[in-house]
Amino acid sequence: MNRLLMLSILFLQLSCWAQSYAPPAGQTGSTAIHMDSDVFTSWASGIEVYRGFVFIEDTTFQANGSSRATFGSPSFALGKATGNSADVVSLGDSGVAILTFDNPIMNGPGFDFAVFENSFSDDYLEFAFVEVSSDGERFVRFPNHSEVQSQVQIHGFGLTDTRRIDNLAGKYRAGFGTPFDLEDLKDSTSININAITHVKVIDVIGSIGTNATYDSQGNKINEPYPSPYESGGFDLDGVGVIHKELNVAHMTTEKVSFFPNPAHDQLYVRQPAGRCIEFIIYSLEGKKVKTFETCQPYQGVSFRLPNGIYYITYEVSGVIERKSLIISN
Ligand SMILES: [Ca+2]
Ligand SMILES: [Ca+2]
Ligand SMILES: [Ca+2]
Repeated sequence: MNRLLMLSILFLQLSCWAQSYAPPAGQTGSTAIHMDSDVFTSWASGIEVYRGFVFIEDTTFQANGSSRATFGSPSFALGKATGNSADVVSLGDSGVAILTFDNPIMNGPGFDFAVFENSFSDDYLEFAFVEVSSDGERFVRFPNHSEVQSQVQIHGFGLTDTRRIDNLAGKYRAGFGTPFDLEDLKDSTSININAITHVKVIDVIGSIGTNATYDSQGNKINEPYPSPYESGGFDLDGVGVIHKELNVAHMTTEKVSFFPNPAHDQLYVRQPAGRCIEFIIYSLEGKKVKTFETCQPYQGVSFRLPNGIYYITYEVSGVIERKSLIISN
């Protein structure tokens, strides 16, 4: 075999093995966010569910006396995700959940919300498309991609390498959310990415046959199918909001907050809209070590400080406030 041929075969094999996307929760480079993370500021507070069939190829097929998924109650997807496999609503084949929130979701720095499923492992994965809307009428789908082969059906309890999946909910095991960044949809004209009122979660059927569902690039998405049970389809545990719109009219106290704390080399500041605030960081000894100004409702600030406890001070409406800030590198 000549060298060129060998190289081409190697290249072909490498492309078949492509694993382009974030790995399972806990591994370096994973985007999974644990349900207890303090990045979450609120959770879905309203829901409508349209259950899908337990077996879309035979719509007379019944599980637990119904041709549609019945497991769980829609309200099980409200409030904080629990990671408990029984605290979910099962959508069935191509079933849909539409969630609403007390405050609209906005496009802050990085990820803006996350969807939780109840998988018991890193590689038994059921997926869902995610769409958002600013009026409950016009929805836009997050661009998504599956690199999973679509020649051989992944059956019942077959496994999937999550590194082959991008921007579909369900990438991670129970207790870990798949995050979405509204920045991905910044060119969409039918929604306002700073005022998202509805999140729609739509079960990926998973069949590579006549009922196939497709990713944004036209590939069939191959995932465990069929799952003709009352608990078939995507199992929605919760939707956590990271960046929510600050409704200035509702702000009785003009709150300023920081996260994360302890911080490493980046601090995000939330503050009332429409003003600039100067922040001063002092060491415990009272030495000024850093000043910065923020003018956005959510803004990230990068800096390097030695490990330790600091004070951060700022003035809002004539009142000087002081908070402690821990740096842990
Ligand atoms: Ca964002
Ligand atoms: Ca499915
Ligand atoms: Ca739940």
